[in-house]
Amino acid sequence: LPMIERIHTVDVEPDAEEVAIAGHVHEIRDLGGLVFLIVRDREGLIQVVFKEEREPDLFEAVQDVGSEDVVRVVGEPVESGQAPGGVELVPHEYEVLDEAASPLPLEIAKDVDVDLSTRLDNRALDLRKPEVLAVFTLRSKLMAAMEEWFDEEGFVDIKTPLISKGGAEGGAELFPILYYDRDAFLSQSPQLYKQILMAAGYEAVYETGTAFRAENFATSRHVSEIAMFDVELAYIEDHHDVMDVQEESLRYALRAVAENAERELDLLDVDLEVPEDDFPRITFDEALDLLETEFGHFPEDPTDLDTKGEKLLGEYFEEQGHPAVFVVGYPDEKFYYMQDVEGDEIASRKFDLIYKGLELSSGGQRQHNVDVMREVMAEEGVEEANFEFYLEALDFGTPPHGGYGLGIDRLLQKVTGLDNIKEAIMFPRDPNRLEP
Ligand code: ATP
Ligand code: AMO
Repeated sequence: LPMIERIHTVDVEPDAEEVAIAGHVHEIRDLGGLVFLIVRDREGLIQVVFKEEREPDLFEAVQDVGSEDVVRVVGEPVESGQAPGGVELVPHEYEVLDEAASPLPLEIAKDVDVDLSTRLDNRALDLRKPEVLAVFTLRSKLMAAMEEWFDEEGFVDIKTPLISKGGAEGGAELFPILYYDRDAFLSQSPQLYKQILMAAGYEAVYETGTAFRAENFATSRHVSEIAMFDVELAYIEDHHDVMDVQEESLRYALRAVAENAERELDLLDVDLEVPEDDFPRITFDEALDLLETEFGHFPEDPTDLDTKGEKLLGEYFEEQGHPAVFVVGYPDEKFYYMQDVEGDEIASRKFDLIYKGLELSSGGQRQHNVDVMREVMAEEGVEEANFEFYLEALDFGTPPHGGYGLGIDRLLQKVTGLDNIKEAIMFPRDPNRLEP
């Protein structure tokens, strides 16, 4: 493809005769007859040295340079102990491709402490910071590896609608929209569609998608627009087959990041531990016992783990070398699409994965008997009419199946060690933020 000629800063070899680089002006150091320009591209930084006596014309031109201008430099690389990366450029050509307005509302190069909301207000600039860019290049590598695992295992990559007539996860958290002259909603989950595809004989599917939740939260792990990784597979013996898939795919993706994202992990100061051992699978009752005996902690709602409980469990297992643990079998968990097997060794076939003390995914074996589903819906007060398309689809022969939904933003938050989920999203949405 015809493009402006340049190579990345990291690819500049000290013994090359002449190279072209381009990027943003990260830093300017003016020492009188000497100007150091640090140029930043996606892959790193390089120093360009302008000397008045050596290249008077270019030296004159660089006097007007400003922070974040976009420049292109052609020059000769020379080794230098003081330059970042150990090599600097002696310029032969210097060109400004675009000037940046000033002053900058946010410092890019200097490590000044700004609060998250200021950073997000100025996200376009914040995203330029090398350590922020590293979060998203790491995300790209992580999800490419995740999808690679599913592609190689023969899962079909699917796309389900984001506009829906009703919700999958219950009514209160839906964003209403106007769909021509009718009321509709933004999708909470691909749940119903991935199950319909099991009925349709697709056998194993995955989707890297988006889910919307109109929760009125103010936490560091909730957002309104969620990047969701959904999986569904048929002909399972039970929910353990689903957990196996999740465990192996997550291990594969984390291993790929540990191997292929060294630069990003370095920039983020993360020492990523790949969970090579089997993930512990404990029952919900065992989790409650553990919280009580080890920490004297009782979740307020005895049918769910609270935030503190998840955190304590996470710490407990992480200390034993297990960053990821499955909690299996939530009691009284009556949900129309979940299996609830009489006399099972566990109360329900639902599981959550806790990764580094945070709920990362929920899943389980599904109920594929439509009559049972109709009964549970009636008990729960779910409006069956909204689900007719789904119930009908499953009524024409559905293999036993199960799956899970994994919050990609939470995964990235935990892998990169960020305090807030919003830092793991380029342009996050919460109850107060609709811009940028
Ligand atoms: P999901 O709702 O998708 O299952 P989640 O992480 O929100 O994922 P929950 O079981 O709903 O899981 O909640 C886990 C913890 O998060 C709860 O213990 C609760 O304290 C907290 N939490 C959930 N929703 C909210 C909210 N809207 N505001 C504050 N805290 C919340
Ligand atoms: P659930 O509602 O538990 O399950 O969602 C799955 C995962 O999505 C993430 N998540 C969120 N992340 C950020 N902000 C939020 N507001 C938020 N809500 C959920 C979490 C959570 O574990 N249909 C089922 C999945 C299934 O059974 O296949 C579902 O949506 O990481």
